[in-house]
Amino acid sequence: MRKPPPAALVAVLALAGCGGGDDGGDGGQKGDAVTVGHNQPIAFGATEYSFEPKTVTVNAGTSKPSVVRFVLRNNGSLAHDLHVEKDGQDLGGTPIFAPGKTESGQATLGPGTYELLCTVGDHAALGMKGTLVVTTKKTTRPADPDAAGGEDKDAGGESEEP
Ligand SMILES: [Cu+2]
Repeated sequence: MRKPPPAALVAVLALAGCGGGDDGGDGGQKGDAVTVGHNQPIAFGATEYSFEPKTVTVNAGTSKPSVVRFVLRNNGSLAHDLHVEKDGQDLGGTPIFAPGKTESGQATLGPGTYELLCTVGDHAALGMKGTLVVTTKKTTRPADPDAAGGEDKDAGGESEEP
């Protein structure tokens, strides 16, 4: 029997590989909820039948409507899309596209709460929906006011090697 691949090692390498990025520390909030600054495209993944992340906050830094861009990668086995709606009104989105592809879209949004959904068939009812919140807050650098105790960010065992 073969040994399973050293998944732990791969994970460590992957983590090490993303150090030093300019996107700031995101406090470990991966998966369900992410926060982005203005001008920062939101990366979504689609599967049957959900989006990841499900909840996105855009700190637009202004009370005026601003362009929110997003990129959807279809990781599923059916065609999907991603649209932004408010009160049933479509505000923008990607085309419907095939599995394995990536499409982008955008919507011009003022501060508020919006619905994200896949418009294909009954996908939204099956779970392909989410929430987009646009705030007037400014995102400045890594310092995240919501992250409690930002002093121990290096405590995760990523020790420096000589
Ligand atoms: Cu769908």
